[in-house]
Amino acid sequence: MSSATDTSTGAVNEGRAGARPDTRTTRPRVLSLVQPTADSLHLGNYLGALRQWVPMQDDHDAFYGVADLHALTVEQDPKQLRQRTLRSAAQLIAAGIDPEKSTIFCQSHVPEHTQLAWILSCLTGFGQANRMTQFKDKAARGLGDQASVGLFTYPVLMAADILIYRADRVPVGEDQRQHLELTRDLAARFNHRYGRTFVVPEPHIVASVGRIADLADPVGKMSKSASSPAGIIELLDEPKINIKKIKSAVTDSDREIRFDVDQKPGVANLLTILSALSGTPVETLVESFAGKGYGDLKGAVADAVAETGGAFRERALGLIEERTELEAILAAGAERAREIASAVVAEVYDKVGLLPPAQGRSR
Ligand code: AQP
Repeated sequence: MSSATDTSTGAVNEGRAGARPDTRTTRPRVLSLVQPTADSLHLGNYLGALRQWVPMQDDHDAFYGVADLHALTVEQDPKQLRQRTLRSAAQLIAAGIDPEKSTIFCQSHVPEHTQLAWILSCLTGFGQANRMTQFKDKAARGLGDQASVGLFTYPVLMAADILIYRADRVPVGEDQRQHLELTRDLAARFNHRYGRTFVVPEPHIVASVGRIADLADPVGKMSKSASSPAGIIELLDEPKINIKKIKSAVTDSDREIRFDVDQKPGVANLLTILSALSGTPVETLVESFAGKGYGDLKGAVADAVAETGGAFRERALGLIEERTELEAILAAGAERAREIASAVVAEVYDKVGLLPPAQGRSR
């Protein structure tokens, strides 16, 4: 694969006069965002995404943030959205994202994302956008014809989020793989048409935890918007609520504990969660549960979730109270993010042929 190391996109600053330099360091760049669509992140967000983000900040130039513009693709209560944006930032820090090591920002504080998204929309075929399964799934979930154009073009904004920082790697859950493919296509298409500009980013998806399933419907993914309350482990919930949900998780009428995603999706999901939280390979877990029942497995999962979740919850709930501090972190993050994003948009505008506004000539 060529793209992961394809960080030398060349002359960043040769575009419009006044473009500021890209402050890329010598480390590869990583970017990922989370939507503030609930009061609490869930176990799938944590295991599939956030947990990968933490070690990557040590050897990458890391950009992590809150995708509030993406949240607007479905209806949001304005006051709640603002609260959830700050709560999400607090949860990133509680998970171990360090503002001293990573750029932590809020998507709407960097308006260049939407500027680039428009340019990329004009490069995206309707047919290609129409093949995105997440739109189909979400639209099918009751929205029908009411699904917004924003929800349809969500993956193009996501491509802009990534390409605007020339990110090399994007740690996400399996559900985002198709969107990453579109991002890669758009980067390559732009580069082909206008000359080398964007890095073609690599998805960083950890196969074993790429998709944590809904506890009540283990064929579906655990999701803020799609899961029923019984199916989702919200990390900020009281531990006893989550223990109860795990103990009621749907399994099957068989009694054997083995890893078989197709035949035994509920049991496979519990083994996946336990393996990820304990660091014990699934095969070793299966051996250790030989002769035991589903109650034993659920008990072990509940203990592991309580242990990790308890510390996370305590840190996050403390940080949520530190509103001024959180706002200062997001402001500093936006400043650094805009330095890079504004230079890239200037370069892109120049390459596609937009006339720059003349300086000091207004009458
Ligand atoms: N069930 C999951 N298993 C593994 N990874 C997951 N992610 C989400 N669900 C799972 C990953 O978490 C990151 C942040 O997700 P997001 O909040 O930006 O949006 P999402 O993927 O759409 O997650 P939800 O919970 O389903 O949110 P809603 O319901 O608001 O759309 C992403 O990297 C995602 O892959």
